[in-house]
Amino acid sequence: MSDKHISRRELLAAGAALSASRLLPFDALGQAPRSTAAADRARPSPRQLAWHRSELTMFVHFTVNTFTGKEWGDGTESPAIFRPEKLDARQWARTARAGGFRRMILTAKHHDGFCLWPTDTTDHSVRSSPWRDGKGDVVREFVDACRAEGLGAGLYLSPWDRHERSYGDSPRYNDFYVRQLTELLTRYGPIVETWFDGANGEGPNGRHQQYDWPRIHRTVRELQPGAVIFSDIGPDVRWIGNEQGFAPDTNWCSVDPASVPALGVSSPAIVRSLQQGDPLGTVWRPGEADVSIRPGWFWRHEEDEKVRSVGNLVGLYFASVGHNAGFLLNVPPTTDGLFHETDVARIRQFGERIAATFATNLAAGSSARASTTAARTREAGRVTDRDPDSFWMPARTPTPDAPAWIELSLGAPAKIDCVSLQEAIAEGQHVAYYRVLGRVGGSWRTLSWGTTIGARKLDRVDPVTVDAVRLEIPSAFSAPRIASIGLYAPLTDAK
Ligand code: FUL
Repeated sequence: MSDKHISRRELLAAGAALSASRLLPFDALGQAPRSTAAADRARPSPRQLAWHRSELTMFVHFTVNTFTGKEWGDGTESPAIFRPEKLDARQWARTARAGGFRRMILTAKHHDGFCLWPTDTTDHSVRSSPWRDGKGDVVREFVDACRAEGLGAGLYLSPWDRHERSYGDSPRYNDFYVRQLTELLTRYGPIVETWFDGANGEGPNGRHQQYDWPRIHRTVRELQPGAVIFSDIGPDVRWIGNEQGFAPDTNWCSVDPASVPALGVSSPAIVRSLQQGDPLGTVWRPGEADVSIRPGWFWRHEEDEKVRSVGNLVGLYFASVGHNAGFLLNVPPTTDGLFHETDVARIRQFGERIAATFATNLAAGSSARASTTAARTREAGRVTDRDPDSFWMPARTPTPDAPAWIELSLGAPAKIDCVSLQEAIAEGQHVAYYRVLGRVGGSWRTLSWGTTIGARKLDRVDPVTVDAVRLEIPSAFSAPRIASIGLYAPLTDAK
């Protein structure tokens, strides 16, 4: 989204610098990070916590572009071209559910300005289209389908509007935009996420618009207090700094609001702050990694052979959800108004693969012991009790000289190739560096190591047979709270 503000070359340079500089857990003198009082650390709001627990959200890009083959419509498209004769939002929602997605977000309006609901703010909407004789409402069918399939419904309302004449005439367009937002947030029941992209180009009169973000955010808070607000820079969910669907290894949910200014994404330094977050950041703003299942955001026949493979999607899951971010995967409906059969099959197989991978936690039933325990309610066994809010907590903030550790004895040797770690993020994010060791034939071997954990860290390891596993934490910003440790068998070995 931000390639409108900074060039792709700059973005790539920022990405390269990032991978070269991986935020180190110790400073040049080998000191652990400054520990901070647990009470001072940023924590999620209930709406953010619910967002974290959803993990997977499906994006649905659909508008006149679907019929013109463009990525960005210019606002001159005739509503007459919008004719999705077989539109069935239930098919979208069923697909999402089968893939393990818990939320869906629809482009109620993209940059071309065409509204998928019968708005009272403009004629440029489904009401002027031949679809369902001008009586249709895609947003209504979408939210109804989400509810029928038990999914949360979210909406994307592009601030950039290349059709609306008041765009660029700032106060007038802000009124228009807030009226549109109000319709969407009052007519369709509970909305779980509002998605504001960062594009801010010229309108039909050649002028740029100053968006009134405080008013826009206030409108969401007043009308849908349970909805998280996504934009490049938050305030509830931040962009992860790329549109390739992955988060970096080091990913803090907290950010420093000063390094991510309200003005949006304007430099590689800001992109970098979005990618990694900031361990000492005062506000909780987790990252969301968006990407399309096809090369484009909108459906095109020419891309029917270019749908991501199941292996690629699973890799993105590990690199987004498994790197402490949300995964927002776009699946664009065709001109019929249905997901293409190839996309449907990929999503189903993706869901099956993820479900099979995590079906059996080989750590369940293990016996646990730890370096220290802060209290009886924080004992080691909490990491396998399946309650995301209960956790093991050592008595002190660990240091490289006195790491905190927790050890799980499996009872019998088991072959694993995946380790899942989770912090109890309702209490904030604390771990800055960890190591996972496995006992192989009586001796300990490092299986994986990393920096942040957060909501979830997934490490693939070379297949290995272990009879005990130890998580060692030499560096954290205060005493860590470990909610869960999961150990999983290679799929071919799973039952
Ligand atoms: C960007 C838009 O310009 C793209 O078309 C797409 O909607 C993407 C998710 O966000 O800002």
